[in-house]
Amino acid sequence: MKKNPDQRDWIETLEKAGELVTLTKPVDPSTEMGALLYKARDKALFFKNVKGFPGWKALGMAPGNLRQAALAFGVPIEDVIREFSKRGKNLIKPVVVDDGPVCEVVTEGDQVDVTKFPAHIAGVRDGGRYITSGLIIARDPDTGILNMSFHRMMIKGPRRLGLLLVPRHLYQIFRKNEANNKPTPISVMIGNHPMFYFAAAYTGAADLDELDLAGALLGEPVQVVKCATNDLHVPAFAEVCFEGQILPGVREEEGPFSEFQDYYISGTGMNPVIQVDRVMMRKDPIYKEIQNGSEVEGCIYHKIPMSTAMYERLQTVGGFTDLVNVMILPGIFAAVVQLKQRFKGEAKNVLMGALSSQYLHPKVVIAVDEDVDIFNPADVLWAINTRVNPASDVFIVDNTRIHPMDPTGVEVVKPGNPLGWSRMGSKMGIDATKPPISEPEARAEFERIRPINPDIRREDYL
Ligand SMILES: Cc1cc2nc3c(=O)[nH]c(=O)nc-3n(C[C@H](O)[C@H](O)[C@H](O)COP(=O)(O)O)c2cc1C
Ligand SMILES: [Mn+2]
Repeated sequence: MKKNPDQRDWIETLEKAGELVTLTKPVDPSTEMGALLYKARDKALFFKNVKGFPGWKALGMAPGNLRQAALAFGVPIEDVIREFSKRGKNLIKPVVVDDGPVCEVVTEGDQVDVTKFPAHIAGVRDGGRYITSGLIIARDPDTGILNMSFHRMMIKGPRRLGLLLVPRHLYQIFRKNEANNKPTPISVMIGNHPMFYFAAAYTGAADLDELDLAGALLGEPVQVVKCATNDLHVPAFAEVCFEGQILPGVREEEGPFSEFQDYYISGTGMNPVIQVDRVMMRKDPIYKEIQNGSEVEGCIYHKIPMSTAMYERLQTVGGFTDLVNVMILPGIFAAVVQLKQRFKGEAKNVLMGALSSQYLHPKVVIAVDEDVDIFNPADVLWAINTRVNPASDVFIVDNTRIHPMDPTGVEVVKPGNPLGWSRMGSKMGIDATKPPISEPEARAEFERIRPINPDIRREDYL
């Protein structure tokens, strides 16, 4: 069987496209790497020499921007969301294989030492070194269905990790097991093709196995190897995997952590704990660092799956909308939706849908037409400037549940509460569309200027 595309193939793709910078001098993951990653918004970074961690290399900010994300999908930026949605419709089940590069080096029990992973410190106030690129695979004890999701893990000791569980699928699985005083068996994957990361951050129904979605995005079944200490499996072409358990009835201080919105407000407090039982990795492992924050790698993994899930949902508002595109804006608490509005009022319905979707994050959503470049914030601001009548095109809904990491909200339920953690705030829709297709005369007033001969080339006149 042909191997799955993996992190090494992705490094090659980046290199060929001129998107990779290789750092050959020693870089300290605790004091130097975070800033190098945070500032590397133009290029992916390949660390050949990780100070204090002989034998390891590391990759970060890959993808660090939407251009590189589009490269991973092999389509132009404007088409990424539609492409994700199209591929995601054909889920492909993993196939079990006997062996894979991730099985090359195995440590078990007291030999295990995750402090040897070259995990970096992302920000000055972070509680320690964090595994930021771990995708946790777990099985729902009722349905038997697997789940794969992103979770930060704070390194506390050779076999001990702190964990943040925002109340979604893994949290539900963990709570079901904990109610019976049982540990939650988990397996964790670190370092693979970006499609694994995009799949893990997509919010679907609880019965979606995100490894099936990773297969769909790759266009082939993910090859997995069986784990030894639990009944889970992990991708055979990952760089590093480990097995362990989330302990029932145990909570310890965890955080703070540099989060996606560019703040340290991050659910710091008494959070669950993982015990690590077994580690598998390649003999020449390439670790994966993910810098979180606004407009860095962690944000790219949020933006694309969130935009896709929202795009799929908003197509059905009012039965049907002629939706063109969706993109989450910096900080993730805002989004722009692009549509061809047929009737007056349709854009506002879409805005209400976007403000109350499967995601708590968006509190400001802007609707624009097809003639606005949603990847250029200046163009979106132009649409707000020239197409919004504030008295009739802006609405605010107060006292709504917003994302718990949004500092503008009032914390009504603190982290550690069994129900989860919650903040209350408000939501705003901005209808920056021009009059709808059903009103051609009014719409014509908003025709954008265009020069004659738009394809003319300056080079031909030098
Ligand atoms: C870079 C990144 C880091 C994330 N870190 C966490 C985390 O620490 N805890 C958490 O609960 N969710 C985290 N998430 C969000 C979840 O992975 C995401 O919502 C996912 O859809 C949840 O999976 P589920 O739908 O199967 O519950 C993170 C997402 C990204 C993109
Ligand atoms: Mn899930």
